[in-house]
Amino acid sequence: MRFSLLSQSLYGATLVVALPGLNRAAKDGFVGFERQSRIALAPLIPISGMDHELVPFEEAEELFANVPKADSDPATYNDTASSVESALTDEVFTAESTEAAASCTNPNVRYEWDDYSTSDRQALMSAFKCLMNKPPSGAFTASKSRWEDFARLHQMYTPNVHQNAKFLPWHRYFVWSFEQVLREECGFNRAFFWFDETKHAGAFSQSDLFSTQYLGSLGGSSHCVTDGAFAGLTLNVGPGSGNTVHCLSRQGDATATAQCNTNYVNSCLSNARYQDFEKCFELGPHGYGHNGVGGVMADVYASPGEPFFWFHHTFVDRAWRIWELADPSNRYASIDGTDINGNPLTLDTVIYMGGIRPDVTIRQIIDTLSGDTLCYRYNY
Ligand SMILES: [Cu+2]
Repeated sequence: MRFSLLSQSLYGATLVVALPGLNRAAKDGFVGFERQSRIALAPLIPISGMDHELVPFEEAEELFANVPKADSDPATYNDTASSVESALTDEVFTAESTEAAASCTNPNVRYEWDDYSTSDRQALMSAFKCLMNKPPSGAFTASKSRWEDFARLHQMYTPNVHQNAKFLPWHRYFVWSFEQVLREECGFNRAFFWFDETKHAGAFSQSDLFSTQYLGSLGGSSHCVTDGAFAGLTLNVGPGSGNTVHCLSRQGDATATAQCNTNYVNSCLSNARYQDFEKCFELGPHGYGHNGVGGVMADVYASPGEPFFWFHHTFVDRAWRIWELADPSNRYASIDGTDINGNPLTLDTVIYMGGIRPDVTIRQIIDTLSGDTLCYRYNY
């Protein structure tokens, strides 16, 4: 209830849609709003010209046909499941292991949405709302909430960390930094999460993630989100590299999310060199997941304003991890590809996080279980 109308108005959102619950409450005398509240949504601004560049699967197969391939079969790639029970688990998060420690004996497990308990799901929605209702740090132009600080940080670094090899390490550390802020500033104390897009390729809208209980529905026309936990959310960072008040919008496209399929993912995973895996995944399943949800999510610059961003980027990060695990002695020991200026990436290349978290080198985050900064894995 805290996030409903009152807190929405804090950051200028104005919701409404029919609010049956509200009317009922009003009748019972608990809420003093007008019976048929009509509060306008922030403007719907179509995202065009700033969406993700894409390479369809057939083209990717040609593009990467002659690059070195792995000996192992990507269909067998998985996170190491040895010590982790696969059942639903509440509160498996261990605070100890997020501390930068020299070892990582008790890693945090990121659970796939379908394996994530109802209580964890609800706690997560509340924690997201908490960040949306927290004031911005003040360090990020245009941001009107702590939540939007991340959209602004991402917007600032966009050219630096997209369409070059920095894409994966930067986003790994970005998601991790967001996780730490969610825990430290909003008391989130559950396991983290990811969304297996290969299970939902071509049918994202049918996952209960996109239901009124959670992120709201994923319709096919361009629309402001008016249901779910984030109905009426107003964004101030973006679209693109500018900043204009706009609503959280979506425009689901099943033909785009259809490209987030296992064949495409496995085809990327079969590339032996990091730079080929990275490029394939960024312009393939990653780009299609963004554009397939559409609206704010399609925006290369400001998409972290959309709550689904974090589900998508854990999916992307998990793909990198299972690619690494296929040949850990080599894939943790080196990196290749180049940054935006054409300089080769090395383990000493620095990943900047705009002061939200200390800058790190790729060496510190290349292995999510190293215990140097990171200590997490995925449930499969
Ligand atoms: Cu990004």
